[in-house]
Amino acid sequence: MVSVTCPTTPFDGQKPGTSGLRKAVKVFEQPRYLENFVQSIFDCVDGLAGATLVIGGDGRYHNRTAVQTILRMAAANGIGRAVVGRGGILSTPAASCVIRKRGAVGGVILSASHNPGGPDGDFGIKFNAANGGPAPESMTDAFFARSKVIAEYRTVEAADLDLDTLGETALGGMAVEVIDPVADYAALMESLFDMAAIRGLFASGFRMVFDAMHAVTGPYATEILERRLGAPAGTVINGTPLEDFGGHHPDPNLAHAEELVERLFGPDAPDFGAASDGDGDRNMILGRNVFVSPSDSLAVLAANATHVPAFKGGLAGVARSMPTSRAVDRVAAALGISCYETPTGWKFFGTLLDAGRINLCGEESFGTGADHVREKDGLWAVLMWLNVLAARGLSVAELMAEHWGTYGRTYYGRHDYEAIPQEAADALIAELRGKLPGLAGTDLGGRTVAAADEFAYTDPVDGSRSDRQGLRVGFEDGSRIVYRLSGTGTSGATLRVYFERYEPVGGEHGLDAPVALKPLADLAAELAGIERHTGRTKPDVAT
Ligand code: VG1
Ligand code: CO
Repeated sequence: MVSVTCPTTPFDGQKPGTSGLRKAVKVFEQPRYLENFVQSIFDCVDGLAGATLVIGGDGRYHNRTAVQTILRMAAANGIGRAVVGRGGILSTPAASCVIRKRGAVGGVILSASHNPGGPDGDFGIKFNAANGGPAPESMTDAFFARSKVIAEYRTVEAADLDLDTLGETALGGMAVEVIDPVADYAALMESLFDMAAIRGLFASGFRMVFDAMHAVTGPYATEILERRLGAPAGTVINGTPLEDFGGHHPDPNLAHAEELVERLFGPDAPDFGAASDGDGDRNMILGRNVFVSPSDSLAVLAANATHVPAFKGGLAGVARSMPTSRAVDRVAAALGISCYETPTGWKFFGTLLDAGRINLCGEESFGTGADHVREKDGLWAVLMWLNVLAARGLSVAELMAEHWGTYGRTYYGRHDYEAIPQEAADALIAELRGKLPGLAGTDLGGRTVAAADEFAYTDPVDGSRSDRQGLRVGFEDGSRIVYRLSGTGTSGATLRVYFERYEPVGGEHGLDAPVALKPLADLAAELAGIERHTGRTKPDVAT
């Protein structure tokens, strides 16, 4: 097999964001664009020679082409063995699982997650390290630096491989092993949960709908929920992965998972509803007529963790991203365990998980996970909920009422303003940053500001520092507003505004979240001058 070195010149802007490099498919389809970034990764990762590399993606448009390109480049770069999911498919948590199980040097995951797919949608690529987790900033900074000076990439001249048949073939000196994308992951799930209890729950007539949103979790959910746990056929809806996710946003939230929300809030609603995103790492949890905010979900799972076999010895500690509500902090305080506050993005949980300081963590953006892999894990969160419901014998609504009755309720919401001009977003943030030092002690809309600052993080394990991770304004009554710019969008800038309001035990727990949060939302828009800077009078997405 002929190995070739191809000359290339750098592309601008190959800077990984919150979770890898995400761009429009059209950008990735440019000749050499993917090759440049992949070679930049290979040039920076130590220990590739002879090692195992995991490759897979969420199956969106361009996934198959990209996998073939990466395989040829991996062979030319001296990788010993490539482990690929059949059809080029691996959910993000399954990829993390396989990297760990196979002792791989890392993995290349192809996904733009919750971003729409198809020829006019988005594509993405990220590298996960040997611990199974997203490359830390020190690595992604190195990839970016390399991409700016890259002059050549290596590949082999070979035809496309058959990725649809399980088994092993050779590509030059590299072994290529096509694996069942579900098997390792399903086995891991069985080792963590009380499968018999969940099976019993379904056998008792408990009804569930899982919306795979035509994305990668369809085959995983069908195997685990319907085949192994005995949920009736049809429990999984939209279970066939499509390259364009059926034209929808594969984003499991109240705005985008409409069909599921209608079922759970409609007549004869099932007991439990859940959904996951494009690459299977996000989750949304619903009960009959109840939506569980992701921040609350994390808190409830922390409070009930010991009912699940994997955590029967108790939790070591928990963590949440900064904009995630402080509901879990209250549980951690009651349990007497540490609670860490990290910047947005799963990569920041890695060191804490590796060091054993935490074993449960989450983000407000429908991400929940634990120490079984190093990614957030949508289906894991669903199984964790099912295990807790089975063990406790309560409905979702009863469990939430109990939780709020014990810890108080934290109302939570987020407004996204998408595709605003980058300059307008930067000006808004710069102006607000300037205002923060003068805010403490002042009265805003009847609330007194307790503290206002820009979040910076020093990793307690490796000491690495991350500045400018969001602006936050906290009030004396326990409410809070947070502002930050998205690091996953692909057109212009996306402004995210997060609100929370705390109602203590005995307070008003029965309001609809948007109603409870309206005054804070209005205040947030005014304080940042959102309309003045962007011309927008309302958000594109409210979750
Ligand atoms: C968003 C979320 C963040 C999440 C990230 C990746 O990032 O806010 O919490 O970790 O997406 O999720 P941003 O920078 O756009 O706010 V996934 O499921 O898209 O990999
Ligand atoms: Co995702």
